[in-house]
Amino acid sequence: MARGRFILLEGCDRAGKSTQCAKLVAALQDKGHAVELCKFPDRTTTIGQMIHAYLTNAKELDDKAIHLLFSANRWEAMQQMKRKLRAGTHLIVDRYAYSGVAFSTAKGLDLTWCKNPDRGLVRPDLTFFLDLPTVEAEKRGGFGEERYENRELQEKVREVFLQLKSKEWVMIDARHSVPTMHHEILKVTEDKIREGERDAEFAEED
Ligand code: Z5A
Ligand code: MG
Repeated sequence: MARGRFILLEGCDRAGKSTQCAKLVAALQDKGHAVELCKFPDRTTTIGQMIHAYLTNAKELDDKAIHLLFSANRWEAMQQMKRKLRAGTHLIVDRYAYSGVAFSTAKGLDLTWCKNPDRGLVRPDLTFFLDLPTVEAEKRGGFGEERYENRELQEKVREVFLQLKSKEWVMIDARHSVPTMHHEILKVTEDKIREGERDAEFAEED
C-alpha cells in the first residue's frame, strides 16, 4: 500500500487556505481516497488554547515563547500524523512550519532561530502557496479581528514567505475565484497521489 501524501496549503492571510482545504478534502473523499484535514494552529489542544488566547489578545506572551508554542503545537500532532500517513491516509494540512517562520521573522526574530524548533517535523510532499496582495486580503471577510491582521505586518510576512519559497512550491494566484483555484489545486494533488501509488507499485515489484 502507498503511504499517504502530505499536501500543505500555505499562504497569505485570507488567501482562501481553509476554503481550499475543505474543498480538496471533500473532492478527494468523493473520489474514494482516505483523506483527513489537519489545521495549524490546532486550537483544540491545551497548547492550542494558549495560542488562541494570544491571537485574540486575551493573553500577552513573549515573541519567542509564542513561537515555541506554535512549534510545540505541531510536534504534539506528529506521531498521529505519521501513523495516518503510514496507514495510507492523505493529509491536507492548513498552514504549517512556514507560517511559523514567516510570522515570527516578520516580527523581528532571527530567521535561523525561528527555523530550529521545527527541524525534524515530517515534511510535506507537496506545498501550495496561495499568494494574495495585502490590499486584496483586507477586502475579505474577517480581516482585522486577530492580533496579526494589520497591513504592515502582513506585508512583511508575505516578503518572508517569498524569501522561504523553494522551486518545489506550487504558486497559486489567490485573486482567482474559489472554483478556479480548486480546479488547479485538485489536479496537481491528484498527480502527486498517482505518483506515490506508482512508486509503491514499483517498490513491490522489486
Ligand atoms: N501563525 C503563526 O504565527 N505561527 C504559526 O506557526 C502558525 C500560524 C501555524 C491564525 O492562523 C494566525 O496564526 C495567523 C498566522 C499565525 N495569523 N494571521 N494573520 P489561522 O490559520 O487560524 O488563520 P485563519 O483565521 O484561518 O485565517 P486565514 O488562514 O488567514 O484565512 P484563509 O484560511 O486563508 O482564508 P479563508 O478562511 O478560506 O477565507 C477568508 C475569507 O475570504 C472568507 O470570507 C472567504 O469566503 C473569502 N474567500 C476565500 N477564497 C476566496 C476567493 N478565491 N475569492 C474571494 N474571496 C475568497
Ligand atoms: Mg484559515
